[in-house]
Amino acid sequence: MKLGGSLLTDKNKPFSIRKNVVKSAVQQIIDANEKLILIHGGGSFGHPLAKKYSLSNGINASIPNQILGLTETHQSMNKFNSYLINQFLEKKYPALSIQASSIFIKDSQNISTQSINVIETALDLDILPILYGDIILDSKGSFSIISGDQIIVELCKKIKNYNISKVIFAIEKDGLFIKERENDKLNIKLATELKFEDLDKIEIADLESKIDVTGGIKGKINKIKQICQQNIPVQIINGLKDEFILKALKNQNIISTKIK
Ligand code: IP8
Repeated sequence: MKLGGSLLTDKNKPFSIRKNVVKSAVQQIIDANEKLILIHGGGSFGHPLAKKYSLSNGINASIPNQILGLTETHQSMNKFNSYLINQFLEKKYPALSIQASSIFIKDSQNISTQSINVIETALDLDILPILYGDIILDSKGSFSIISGDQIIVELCKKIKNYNISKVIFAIEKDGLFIKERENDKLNIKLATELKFEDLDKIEIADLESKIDVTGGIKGKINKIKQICQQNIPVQIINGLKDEFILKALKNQNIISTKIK
């Protein structure tokens, strides 16, 4: 499950956690008590800093203090992640922070990891591994940002000891809204069931205008396609609605977008 950064933080206000939303999400995940990998986005802890230092575009000597900014961005995400981990530990639920920047490395285009085993072993031990959008180093002497969505794609490709039954994205809306033209009228409606091949044909109504260094809704659609290509269904749910996180984890019926 990915908890979106815009859900957990106020993306327009730096370093702001929506504490009630986090508290409720954590409680629902504990109540569900499923074998799960949790990922969270950057929100106001990641995107403003990553933008300030132009981290997604790699090393650039003309940006003052860029390398320091890289490490500061990681540390900011680490702080946000610690807050979340503590919420679980306070409720005596074993959650373990795993840093994408320590287990993944890039080689220009390709992302590799030697350490997927750490995640699988945590799952064997009934530990909830929590990863988050992070910086990623590039062995060609550069770096960029690895989004929570990209981490999910990598995990879907690389986890072998477990069958991933689905990927849930908890966001601030009921799912994917699409534009439909009827004669001259434009309707915007929630897509409840989609096939991943449809994703190329539909016109997404992007209702967001927040800072996003990792590709916004277009980037997300691209990642969803890559997840579905591994035969793993995707569900997009509204993480603000009453018990929707719990219900999605328990496969109960809720209003959402399901993509296979
Ligand atoms: O919110 C981005 O992760 P995302 C992480 O999942 C940073 O796109 C550091 C901006």
